[in-house]
Amino acid sequence: MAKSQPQVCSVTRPARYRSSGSFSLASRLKRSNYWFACAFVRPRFMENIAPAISSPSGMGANQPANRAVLDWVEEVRSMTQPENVFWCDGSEAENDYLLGEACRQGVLISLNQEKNPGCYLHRSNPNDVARVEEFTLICAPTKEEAGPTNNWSEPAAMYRKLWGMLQGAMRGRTMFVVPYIMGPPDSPLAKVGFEITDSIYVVLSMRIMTRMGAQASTRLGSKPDAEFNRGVHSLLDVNPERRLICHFPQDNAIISVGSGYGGNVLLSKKCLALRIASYLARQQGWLAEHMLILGVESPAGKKHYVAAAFPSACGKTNFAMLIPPPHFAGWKITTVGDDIAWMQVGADGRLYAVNPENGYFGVVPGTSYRSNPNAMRSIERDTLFTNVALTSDGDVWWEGKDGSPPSAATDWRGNPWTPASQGKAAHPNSRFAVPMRNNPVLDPEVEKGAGVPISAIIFGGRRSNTMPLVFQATGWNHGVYVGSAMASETTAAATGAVGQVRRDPMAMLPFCGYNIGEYFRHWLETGPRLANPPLIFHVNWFRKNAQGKFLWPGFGDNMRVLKWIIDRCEGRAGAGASPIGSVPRPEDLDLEGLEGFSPEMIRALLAIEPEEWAQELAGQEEFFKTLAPYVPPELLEQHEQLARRLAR
Ligand code: SAT
Ligand code: MN
Repeated sequence: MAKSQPQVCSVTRPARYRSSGSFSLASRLKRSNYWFACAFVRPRFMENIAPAISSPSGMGANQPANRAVLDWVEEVRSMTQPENVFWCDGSEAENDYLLGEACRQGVLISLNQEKNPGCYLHRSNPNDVARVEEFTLICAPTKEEAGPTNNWSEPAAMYRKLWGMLQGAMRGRTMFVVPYIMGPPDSPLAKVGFEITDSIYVVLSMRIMTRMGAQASTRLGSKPDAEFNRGVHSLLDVNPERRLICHFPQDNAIISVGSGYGGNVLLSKKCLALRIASYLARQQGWLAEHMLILGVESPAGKKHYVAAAFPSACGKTNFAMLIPPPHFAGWKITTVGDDIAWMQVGADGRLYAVNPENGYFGVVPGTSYRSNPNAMRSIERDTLFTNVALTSDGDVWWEGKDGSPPSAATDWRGNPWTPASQGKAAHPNSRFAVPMRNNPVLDPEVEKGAGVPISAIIFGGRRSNTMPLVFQATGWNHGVYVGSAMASETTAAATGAVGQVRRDPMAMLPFCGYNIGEYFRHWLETGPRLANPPLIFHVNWFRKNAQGKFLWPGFGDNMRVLKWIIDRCEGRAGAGASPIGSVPRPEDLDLEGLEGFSPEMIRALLAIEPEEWAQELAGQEEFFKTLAPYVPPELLEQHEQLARRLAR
């Protein structure tokens, strides 16, 4: 089933899951005797939250030529029993029609089209506003393959459960078939996916977030064994009790039920481009990472690219679009990607990255012309907002937007809101989906299939203490260790408590589609393949003083840290040696023009406090224990060496 691509070796799957090219639902069910059982299962009553739409003539008929796709869609159709099937082609006319239908159904609210051309608001069910990590599973043949950080289910049992839930689930609904490509189409890493969904919001979002449409079917071609990702999504009744996001890496398949929220249902994104792709990348010798990619150009025209892994809602989009402060006149930052990087070793021994996505799904609250002018310019048009507030003149509002709050608005749940209201106007995890083409600083190489050469990899998280503003790892293995031990305070991007420090290796804890120990090993093995490896750094924009105030201004001023990183890549900037790596001395950072900033503040930002590091070491150790016996010895050795250096 897996087709080898040029420059990468082919996937091998356990014989048990190897099929003759088509994912045969019927045979899977027959094997499990489930077919028989299903005939007697009556679908539960569901309120129809996604009524069928008709397809005007000439629309909704973009059936691909590939027999494997047609057979699979037919299997899902006969299982879910939709009123009709809408084969998407990604055209402008189709998009206009679906936007109209979504507004008619109340799935979208059209915003003031004079102020916000092409912009719409969607409100998700209040029980469904973030990724659900506890209901996200990796269904690999053995628990060991999923590893200690993933929820696991045996695949056959989970297929049985899911297909039971999907029985008749699309009755009275339209089943949309969305073809898409991840990655620049001429990249050897590009992947074709099909998402079947009963949500019109998903279709409209996928058109922004992926290269959606007929080109994907064309690229797939008609060979029955051509590789593509099979994604099935149904809203069901948007019931948290019946919400499951399941990945079958060995089958290149995803089934998501019971949610209508971004990261759970835009199957191209976290599900394919990270969880499934990380599994494929391990097999094929490349890296699928939760990283932004940015370009930095000096006034002299010298350009570097940098990839940075921060957990969700820790400022990847802001960093990828930053505008340098006035003191850095002539420096330019450009965006290749804001969330996901697919990286491979180039012929020259450098690491090359592409952004598999076509749009940004960014956190809205806190975004302003002050914090991220490029994001604000991007979302002035063609944007699908989810869970922000609506003003009386059809504009959108959120906490942290420029200007004063409206005196009255409708909050993200659709209730009246005033500045005196208790709750927030916009949900803390409210999002924008916008085509990357809208970004005024889009990097000119964004479509380059070979990718851009990465000079530095940056790891980082939200840490109120311990972690200095920036430090450099001493080499590849030390850098991998720094990434593997990374931690961050949790955010509203996933359901659960916010603000708790949790280990999040390489920002991939919720996104690694296989055993994390194997993932670390894959990173360690990639190093020696790189004749010119990127330098590895760790940053923390979020360190606080004793009064709980942020010490670093962040946003555009992060350019000062980026400049030091670039200078290190060019062998220019100075640093002090420390037990944790190379840390800039205050004089090594260009802080000119930084108002209200004292020497004590920079000392506090760069300080390595022994008590904090004692705790940090203990925290890392505890985490590695939870991963035993899978942590590669090289990383345990790095940990011990750090402990010894700190004890000196
Ligand atoms: O909700 S998403 O998973 O798409 C965004 C994120 O959490 O990074
Ligand atoms: Mn993300």
